[in-house]
Amino acid sequence: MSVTITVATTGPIASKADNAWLPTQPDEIAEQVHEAYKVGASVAHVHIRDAQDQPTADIDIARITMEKIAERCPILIQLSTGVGLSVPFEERERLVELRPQMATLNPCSMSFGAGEFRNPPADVERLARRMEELGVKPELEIYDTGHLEAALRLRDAGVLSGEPLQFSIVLGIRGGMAATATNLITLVDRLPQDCVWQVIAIGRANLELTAMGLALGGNARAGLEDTLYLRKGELSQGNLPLVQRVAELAKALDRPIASVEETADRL
Ligand code: KMH
Ligand code: ZN
Repeated sequence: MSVTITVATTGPIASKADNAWLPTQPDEIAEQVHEAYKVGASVAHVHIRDAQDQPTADIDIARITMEKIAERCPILIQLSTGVGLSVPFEERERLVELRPQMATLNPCSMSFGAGEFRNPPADVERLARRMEELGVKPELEIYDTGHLEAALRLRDAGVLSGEPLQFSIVLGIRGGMAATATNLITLVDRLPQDCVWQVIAIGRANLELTAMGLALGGNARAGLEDTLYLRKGELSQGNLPLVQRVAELAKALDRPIASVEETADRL
């Protein structure tokens, strides 16, 4: 089965002080998405920043960023509704009104590094229902085993009807599952039949656990949101080297890379 590669260019946490190649403004993000598209990414996971480079759910910045990406390439856009720890849920959820092809849905609240990631059950359900109404495909972000159960409860309640369900297994966030092979396999074993899934491996274990996800038949995500480094001590000079590496890994494992059309058809 071909591999959908998602590029996660920016995220909510890192700054240009951490990695000068981190794209934060709409043109910078669109440029690096386009580079990733050219080497095989078919989905762009998009976080936006304000003029001071802080995470924001500003609808105009999001719209401009989506337009700048679409001007350059037909990659599928997955807006983050996680946005950033400091942004209230009521602002985050409005982003889906822009009707991106996909958006993330984080099913549970949790500690997140030194902060708190608030996803109260009633708010999550409201957002899930709105995504369903708008035809925005959710990517369910699973940071712990209980998050998967919460997502499956939404499905059982008829709130998530679009098959196949799409999951990210997030490993290595402080407050969520540790980045271990055992945790990955435990979660993969519990996924529903015929779903679409990828690994999001944060930090040092990014390469190994992304490779494991590919070997187990999953999709892959790459980019500076998940790791700023190509290897210990070597910053990645933008998103391209990370995406290229994952594309090469997939090919080495005899997994062809999905085009935008293939990814869209599968969903
Ligand atoms: N930053 C990742 C750990 C989201 O954007 O909604 C999780 C993520 C969530 O990508
Ligand atoms: Zn994100």
